[in-house]
Amino acid sequence: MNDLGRIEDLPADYVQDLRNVNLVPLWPSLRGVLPPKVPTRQTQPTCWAYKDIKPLLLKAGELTPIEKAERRVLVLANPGHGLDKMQASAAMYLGMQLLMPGEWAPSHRHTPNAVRMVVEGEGAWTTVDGEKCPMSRGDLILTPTGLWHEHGHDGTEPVIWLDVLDLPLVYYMEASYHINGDRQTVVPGQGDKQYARGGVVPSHVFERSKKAYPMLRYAWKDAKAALESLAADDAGLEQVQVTYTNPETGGDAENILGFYALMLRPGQTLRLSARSPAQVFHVIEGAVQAQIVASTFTLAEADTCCAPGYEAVTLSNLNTEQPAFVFIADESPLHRKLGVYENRG
Ligand code: GTQ
Repeated sequence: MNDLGRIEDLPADYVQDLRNVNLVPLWPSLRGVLPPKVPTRQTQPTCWAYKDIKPLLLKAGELTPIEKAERRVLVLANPGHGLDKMQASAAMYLGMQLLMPGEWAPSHRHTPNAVRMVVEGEGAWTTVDGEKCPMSRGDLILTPTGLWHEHGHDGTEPVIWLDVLDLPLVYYMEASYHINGDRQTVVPGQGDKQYARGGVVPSHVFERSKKAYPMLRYAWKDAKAALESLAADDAGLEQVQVTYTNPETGGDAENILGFYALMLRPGQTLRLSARSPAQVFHVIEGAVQAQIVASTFTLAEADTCCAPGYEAVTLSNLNTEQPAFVFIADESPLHRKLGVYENRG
C-alpha cells in the first residue's frame, strides 16, 4: 500500500511549474525507488538452452562474416530487463560467441571486464596483454578492464564460448568505451604455468609480480582437479566450490563480477542461500535441475540460466552415479565493495 501522496493529488499546473524548471516531487515516487524490505528486481529467472543457441549461432556464421561483426555473438538477454537492453541481470551481460576456423576477431580493449568460458571446439586462442591463451572446453580466460585482447582459431571445427561481462553496469555508469588496436605481439610467459599450484607463487628475484592480473587462463583440468580433491578431502563438505582468484592477492579474479566452479556430488541437492547478488549458472559437465523462485529449469551440458538477487536457489544433480560441474558468475565483488552485500540465509 502506498500511503504517500500521488502525483494526481497535486494541481496539474503546479506539477508543470516544477517540470518547467527541471524539478519533480519525491513523495509520489519514494516507494518505487525505496520499496519495503526487498528491492524491485527486473531480473527474471531465465534459461537459455544450448540446443537452441548453437544452430542459430552457426547460422550467424553463414549470414555475417567476422569482418562485419568484429565479435560474432548472440546475446543471452533477460526479458525482465527488455531484450534490447542486452542484460542478464543488473550488472551482468552474457553472450555466446562463435569463431570459425581461420577467423580472427581483431585486437581491442575496453573499460568493461570480460571472461570467456569455453563451451565447444578446439584450436582457438585469445591473446590477452600479449599472452596467448589456448582455449579448451571448460577453460576460463580473463580479459580484464583495459587489457588488449583478440581471438583467433587454428583448428578445424567451429569454436563457441560464453562471454560474461559487467557491461550493463559500466554502461550505466557512462564509462563504457573501446579502442581498436593492431595485432598483438605474443610475449613469452603464461600465468597459468607460473601459478601452477596454489600456495606457491613466483618470487621474481624476490619481488612479487606487480601485474594487476597475473593469471589470465584458468584451465578446466586444474579447476576440476581442485574440486575433486576438495570433495575427496571431506566427504561431509556440502558446498564443493572453488573461487577463481588472483593468485597474488587472493582476492577475486576481477573487480566487479565473481567466478566460481561448483561440483555437485552424484544425486546431490544443494540449497544456495538468498544473497543480494544476482547469479548465473552454466553447466560444464552433467545434468542439473535449478529451482529459482517459481521456475524449475532442467539444464543439460552447456545450458545457462540466471537468478535474481535476494532469492535462494536449489541445484540438484540429476545423475546419481556421476558428479556434475557448474560454472557460476555473480555480482558479489560489486555488492561487497559497495557495502550492500547481504546473505539472508
Ligand atoms: O570478445 O571482446 O560478447 O568486446 C562483447 C563485447 C565479446 C569480445 C562480447 C566484446 C567481446
